[in-house]
Amino acid sequence: PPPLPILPLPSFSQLKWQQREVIMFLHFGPNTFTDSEWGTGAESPAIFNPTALDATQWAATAAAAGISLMILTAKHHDGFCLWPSKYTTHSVSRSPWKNGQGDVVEEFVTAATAQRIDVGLYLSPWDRHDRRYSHDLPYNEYYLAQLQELLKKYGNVKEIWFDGAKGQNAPNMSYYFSDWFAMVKELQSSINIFSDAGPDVRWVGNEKGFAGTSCWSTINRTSLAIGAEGITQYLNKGDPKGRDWVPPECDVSIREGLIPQKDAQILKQFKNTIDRIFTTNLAQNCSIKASSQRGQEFGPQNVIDDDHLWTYWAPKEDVDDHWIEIRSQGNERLRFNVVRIQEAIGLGQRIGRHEIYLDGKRIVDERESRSIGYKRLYRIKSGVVCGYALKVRFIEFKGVPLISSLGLHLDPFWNPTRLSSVPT
Ligand code: IPT
Repeated sequence: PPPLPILPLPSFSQLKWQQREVIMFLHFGPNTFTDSEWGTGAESPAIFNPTALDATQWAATAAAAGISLMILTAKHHDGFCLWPSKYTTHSVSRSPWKNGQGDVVEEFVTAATAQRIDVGLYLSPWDRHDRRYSHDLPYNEYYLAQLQELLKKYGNVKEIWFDGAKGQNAPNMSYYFSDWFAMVKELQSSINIFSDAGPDVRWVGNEKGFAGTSCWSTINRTSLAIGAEGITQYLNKGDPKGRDWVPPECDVSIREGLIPQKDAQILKQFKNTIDRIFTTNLAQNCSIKASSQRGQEFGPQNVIDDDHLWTYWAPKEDVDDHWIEIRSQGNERLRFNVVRIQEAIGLGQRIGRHEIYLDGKRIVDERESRSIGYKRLYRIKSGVVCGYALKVRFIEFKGVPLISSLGLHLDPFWNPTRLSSVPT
């Protein structure tokens, strides 16, 4: 029989989200015109008058970069709605853009859908414009009405962002998260909800793009409150003892508006770099050996097939020493600088400490190899290494290690002493 999963487990929608790997987030609105990150709420709708708005350019940029989901700020902290909400006049309906007849959310959804890109929305809980804000019940009702509007009107929405940012204008204002989330799930059954506390995706704890050196998709939601102080370290690392499956999402902001040529180009290069590194897996031509195998179906060959989720190597349960080895078939040494390891997370995240050896020599720092999860990429610090056999030994695990994919890759342009040597 197959091994039993260990709890907690990702939902089907969370697995789909995990496989996206790269998501585009568009922060567009009055801030674009005032060049600020947080508006005050006092901005006049008159300032929202884009002359070059082109949602097709956003979607084309995303498509060229292989991105499968784009998220748009339908309303940021300034309270201005990019769609003509029935519940406020502080929206595109009062702006000169398209004589008040425009709808950015609709243009965004149409453009994304035309490129087969899924959409996500951001609706800021903190609202510095609406007068209901600071009155719990009226504001929560207003917010619910807008959620309902957005999630009914624009088709499938695959991710929704609940930003924990909250200013001092109403410090005691409470949000009815459980009502909001229930509404969201009822209207969009395969959506993933992002917030500091999930339930489906959590913030990674910084806006610099860094996940913890150890990083667990598991965490205890009871230790998290949306917008709370002092939780960023916990969010960053997750919790090997966590009872909830809430993987982290990294967000990094650059600049706003129409996507500048320079950014579109770098994004394309980013995709090319990923393709260049990962299209060839040197392990593909190697012999794969493991400490034990659970039965026919669970052999080590599964780590080099195309399925990176549901076919995996499983060792026997009653053995303590678990390892897997990739060995060059001929006299040629393997030459690589990236090691990729993926757990079969459909059955839970299991692996803690592990060791990676090339011809018997450790090549990854002990402090940096304490979790794996969906996909762990080790860039070898010393640069390109050569050898005949790579062995991964599993030292700590919550249940027998299940490996869905292993890769040895070469990034020909990466040189540890000259990080700037990326070609154009
Ligand atoms: C920060 C929020 O506090 C947090 O809840 C999350 O939504 C995050 O943004 C997303 O980047 S506020 C930011 C200025 C650090």
